[in-house]
Amino acid sequence: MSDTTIPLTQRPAWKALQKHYAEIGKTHLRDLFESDPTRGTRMSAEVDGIFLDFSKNRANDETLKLLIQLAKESGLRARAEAMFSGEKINITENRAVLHVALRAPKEEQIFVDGEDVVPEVHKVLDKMAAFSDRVRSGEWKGYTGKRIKNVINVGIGGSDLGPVMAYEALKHYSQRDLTFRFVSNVDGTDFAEAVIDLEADETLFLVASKTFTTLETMTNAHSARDWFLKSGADEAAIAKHFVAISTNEKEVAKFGIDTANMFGFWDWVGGRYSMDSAIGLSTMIAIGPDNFHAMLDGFHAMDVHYRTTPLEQNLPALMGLLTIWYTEFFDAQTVAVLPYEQYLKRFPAYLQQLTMESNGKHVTLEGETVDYQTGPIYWGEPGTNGQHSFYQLIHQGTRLIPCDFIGFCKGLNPLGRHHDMLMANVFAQGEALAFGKTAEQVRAEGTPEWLVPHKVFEGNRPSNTILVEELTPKALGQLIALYEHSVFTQGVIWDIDSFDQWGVELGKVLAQRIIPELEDKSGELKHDSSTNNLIIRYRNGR
Ligand code: G6Q
Repeated sequence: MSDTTIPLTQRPAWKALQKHYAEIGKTHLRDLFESDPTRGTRMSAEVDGIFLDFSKNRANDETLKLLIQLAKESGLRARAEAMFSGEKINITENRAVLHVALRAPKEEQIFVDGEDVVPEVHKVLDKMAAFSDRVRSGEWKGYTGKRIKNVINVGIGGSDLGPVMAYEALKHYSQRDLTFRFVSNVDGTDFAEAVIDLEADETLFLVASKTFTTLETMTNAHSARDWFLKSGADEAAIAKHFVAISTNEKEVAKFGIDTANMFGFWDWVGGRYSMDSAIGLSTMIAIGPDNFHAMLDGFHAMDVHYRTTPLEQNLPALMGLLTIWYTEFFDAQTVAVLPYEQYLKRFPAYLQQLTMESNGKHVTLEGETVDYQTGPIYWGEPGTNGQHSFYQLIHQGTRLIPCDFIGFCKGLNPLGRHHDMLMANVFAQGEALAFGKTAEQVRAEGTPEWLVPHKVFEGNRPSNTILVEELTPKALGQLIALYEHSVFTQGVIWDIDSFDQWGVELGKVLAQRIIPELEDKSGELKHDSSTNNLIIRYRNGR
């Protein structure tokens, strides 16, 4: 069925989708719902408490059939199997892509270069658990004998966004006598504000960096070290206040961190897929090893679902394919992720990296420039705040913005009518976007004629609604894996390498050239006239 040598836009399913779009692209959701009273219940799928209502999409059964055919013609299943079995599918870096191994149960075997990686994964998890327990219980003491009260994760990108998001998402389950902060930006303000009210002898730094060479992280880690030593501590005390999370033992030792206090991971874990590796140490200290394992179980449950469930009922595949549908055929440029859960306030930012770093590519695996769009822009804010700002454009603007609403049946902080009010808003927004408000309805409200066009909502704006029972560690794992595999699905259809990030690598080297030019005022500048001029102004103004 699959012949991936045929370019995407030449595949039979793609051509059929083009024709199909011409037929149904303008059909209104009002008509789709009217002609099928079962649509709202039929077009949904559920796995282990994660319910996806995809009925408010501009798609019918034929659309889904063709999208699934496209997935088959694109060899989705085979590529997923290649990932799950440790093949080096990140071809530009010649690496396996095995975040799924990070949550594999002990009894599973996954081989990379002939070696089963699962025992190593569990060895690190056990080491993390022992360490977390010691910090949480107060057994791990700082150099003056006081217990640790503050945990600061120093990292950036994949070594920051996941930990921050997970800490915020699972704060409800966190140990409240510990303070958690996250320093990522090389802007000195980030570090200065993070430590402003902290005592060094009660503070533990987790230096999280896969490579242990990232400019921002190393700069912040050195500033942390200086701040710590300035408090009166001597070098020997560093071992009690600095641990490293890295794949680079040599650099960790060079920095002065005892490698006994190093938590390892592997080159087959991409930065943006690493929050359930040792990079999640701050999460584990916050919520405890049992909750961390529950989160891993959630990830794993979604992995199994993605790997084994027919595409028709496969949540990540459906979400990924619908994104392809809008991106390619409706020319949609963005996807809004709108969690109606305050604890998920950093979830859209986390997803931005996951989705855009993975699928922001312009060449195929074979190096050919694509003749279609790839990764859309993901963005969003928690509801209901967004409703009072940018939803206006989603409702009445000229662009099509598919939305993912995420809501929970139970709130974690029961407070009067708050949760019902919150959830009423999710349901109302999805409904209003889909069905809109016609001129007749607006007139019937007694609106003067001149005002009618302004108050009309054309509707037909698509959304998914993900409804989950409660935000638990397990549910968070399921949600993240849902998006990870949706991104994977999209990347396979687009025939791109979703696991490299050459754009990020470029950023890592570019600034290095300019730093000395800022520090030495007399050096000759050889940039373009704009850059030269900006540097001169900065030199004079600093
Ligand atoms: C993620 C990217 C990138 C990376 C950071 C931090 O997939 O590769 O965001 O996580 O640049 O890298 P280090 O962990 O090596 O410091």
